[in-house]
Amino acid sequence: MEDDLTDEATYEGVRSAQRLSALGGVEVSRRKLLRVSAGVGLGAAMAGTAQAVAGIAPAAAGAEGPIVKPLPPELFIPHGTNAEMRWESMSGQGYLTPTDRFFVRDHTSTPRIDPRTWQLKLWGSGLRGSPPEGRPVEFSYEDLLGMRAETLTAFIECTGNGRSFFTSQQGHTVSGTPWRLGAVGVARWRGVRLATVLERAGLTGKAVDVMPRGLDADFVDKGVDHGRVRRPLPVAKALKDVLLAFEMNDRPLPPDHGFPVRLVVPGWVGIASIKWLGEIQVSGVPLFSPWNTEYYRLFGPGYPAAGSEPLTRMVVKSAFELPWDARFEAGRAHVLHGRSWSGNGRVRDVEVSVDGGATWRPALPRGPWAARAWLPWEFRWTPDRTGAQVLMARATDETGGTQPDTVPYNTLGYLFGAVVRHPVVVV
Ligand SMILES: Nc1nc2c(c(=O)[nH]1)N[C@H]1C(S)=C(S)[C@@H](COP(=O)(O)O)O[C@H]1N2
Ligand SMILES: [Mo]
Repeated sequence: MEDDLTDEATYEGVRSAQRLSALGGVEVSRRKLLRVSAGVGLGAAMAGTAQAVAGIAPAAAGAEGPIVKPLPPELFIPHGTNAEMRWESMSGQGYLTPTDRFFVRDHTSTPRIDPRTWQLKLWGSGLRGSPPEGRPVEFSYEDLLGMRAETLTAFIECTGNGRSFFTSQQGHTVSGTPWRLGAVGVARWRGVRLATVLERAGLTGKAVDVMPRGLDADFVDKGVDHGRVRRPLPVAKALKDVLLAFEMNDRPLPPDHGFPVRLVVPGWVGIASIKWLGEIQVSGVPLFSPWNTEYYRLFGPGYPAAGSEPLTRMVVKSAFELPWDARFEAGRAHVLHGRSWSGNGRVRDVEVSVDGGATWRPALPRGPWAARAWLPWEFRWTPDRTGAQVLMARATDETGGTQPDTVPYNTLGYLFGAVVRHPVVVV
């Protein structure tokens, strides 16, 4: 069978195989990393890097994939250059997604960046300085570590999270990575507010858009080189609650999650949270990139030919902390656990149905009602008949947004917010 390179998942699989054979073996000198010690921040960051590197068995070094961290099958479902968290791996965990199981979404592959030479460059017509592009302003890693830091607990979720259910529940053919619900995670991010850095760089009242750009390789899709991963962000959102993060769950960012510095754009489509940040264009006129024109809009019947407006907030969703086809004993009381989240704010209510959606009963909240993260909940269930069954969870957020039974089709399979039918087996 011919590879369908117009399918994102197939394409990425093929590319990753090509890259692997081209690379042959990537040598990462751990000793060299450990020798470095330039100040507390840098030292800690390098230790984090060395630890991640140490997690790769020497035998696997020649076959090193696009993702650096280990991807044990009990924690992840691999999808080409991406890896999805298995929801059952959140069972018994605390509020945050541990970094070892946080999903990874790489357009190409995780780059290795030296924080000693890394710089963040800001430039453009929205900064003070000579028109039209303004003088570039540069920040080193140490500059950022020395600025006032803040902590933010927020989810990052891929826009296509749940995409496979367009096909399995609605019979639609969509292109892209066929995620279930594991392309989401909540972490505690620490860093400097983007607003602070923009102000230091000389932001003017003329600025309308900022465009963060990653240092990973150019993204090539269907033979077209789109250049580095970058997506415009309205200056209003940039100033509101966006963080330039250098820590994830109290450790330096690991390579796969954007080391040394990434953006965290709370509540928005995951693509907004640019990893391996290298520069930010600050513009007095609206900006465009393939990531807000060709991708991350809704296309298809019912949408304009150029697509919907660029996507911003994620929709409300729910997941059970259970494997697919989880087994339960009939006649026994079980406690089901799950989590619900929304890009529009706090989750207000969660209901569960164990009879295919005929009746719904409230789930019990059991965690912080965080606005930019998720609500953990539980539900008691005593199954009374054996056989294959379906569990359903439906959340409502503080804006009144509720998970519908179905969602309208879009060709790229974004924003699947309908109730997911989770298959289980009662024995
Ligand atoms: N530079 C860069 N930033 C990126 C990406 C990328 O491939 N390159 N992927 C984006 C997408 S589509 C998502 S969903 C999130 C995933 O973040 P994670 O890999 O830390 O989970 O990063 C975003 N930032
Ligand atoms: Mo994504």
